Amino acid sequence: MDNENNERRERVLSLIQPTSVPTIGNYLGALKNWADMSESYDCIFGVADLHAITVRQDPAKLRKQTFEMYALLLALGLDPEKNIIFVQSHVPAHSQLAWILNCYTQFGEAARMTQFKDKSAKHADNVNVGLFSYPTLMAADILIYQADYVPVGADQKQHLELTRDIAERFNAAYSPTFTVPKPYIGKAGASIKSLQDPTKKMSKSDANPKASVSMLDTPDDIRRKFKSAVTDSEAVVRYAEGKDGINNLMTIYSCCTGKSFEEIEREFDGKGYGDFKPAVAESVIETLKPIQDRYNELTRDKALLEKLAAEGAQKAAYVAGKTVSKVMRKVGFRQVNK
Ligand code: ATP
Ligand code: LTN
Repeated sequence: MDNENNERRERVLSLIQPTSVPTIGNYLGALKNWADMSESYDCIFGVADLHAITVRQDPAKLRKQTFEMYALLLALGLDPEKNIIFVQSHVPAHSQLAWILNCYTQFGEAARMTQFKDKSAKHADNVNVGLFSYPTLMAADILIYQADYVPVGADQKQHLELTRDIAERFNAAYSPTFTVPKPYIGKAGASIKSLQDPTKKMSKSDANPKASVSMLDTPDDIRRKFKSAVTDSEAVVRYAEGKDGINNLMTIYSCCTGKSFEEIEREFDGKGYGDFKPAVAESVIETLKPIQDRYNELTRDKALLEKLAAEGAQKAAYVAGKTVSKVMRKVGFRQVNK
């Protein structure tokens, strides 16, 4: 992973849960930044299947979705030769470090996480301990690779702050062990909202299919979903407080076309939502098309994807193993006497 001069390039790491096909929220908030960063950084990207089981999953579906998510990461244009692309459960060291970090995280800190509160309310029949310790596993994912930057959507900021606190605490208790990671939260698409309730974030596990646009939706689906997107009665395309639906559509359009909000307001001056909504849909269709084409090609070669995932796991395990050995030594575990 080091370059020819043996200088370490800054390292970027992020994971995504294989809970469903990712939405344009996941894409604009996180995955797009992964693809943009993959050229200039040393990158490690993964499919967070361990995190996915904090909510009940159908095993066959989880297996399928993990495979599809892996293919989709490659379809973004991430190069498995230059970067490490792997499946989290293939690298057992994540779970090992997560246990240790649990013992360096206070109950009160984990209880403050808003995602825990939201997900416990949503899945009141299954508030499991894994859901509670979700952020320490996420901290392990990050710290085990000594990541400098973590590109995520705004909803993950609190988890990253906790990760930084855990890293600093451990480093202070022993000696510098972990790189303290910085969040990389792109401004524009950091929080894409639901098309049906623009006060809520777009989520891939939303039960209402009209609320989100998946990265693999057909052009017709995309047109239909934007047509039924919730807006307001003002019928003016402008970014303003209280216009959550239009603000969200403007954000999506801006991310897909590169146009600023002022340019968009000028473009649709004197026009209504009947012109604006189809334009947003077309910009999304065009953005997703090359990814969908590559995805369809990649999923035809199952053996290749399996081989790449195995290689990714091997490379990831090598880097992760070095950190875990160091941590185990520092906390006072005896080594196996061979
Ligand atoms: P789930 O609904 O299963 O909880 P999710 O849609 O929230 O899933 P994750 O796998 O938890 O997706 O997140 C993957 C990445 O996408 C994370 O970096 C997260 O911050 C980002 N992300 C998720 N939702 C949005 C959104 N609405 N806008 C911007 N970024 C998002
Ligand atoms: N919790 C994240 C997914 C995730 C992650 C990570 C993101 C798991 N491990 C490590 C960044 C770094 C989410 O997006 N909901």
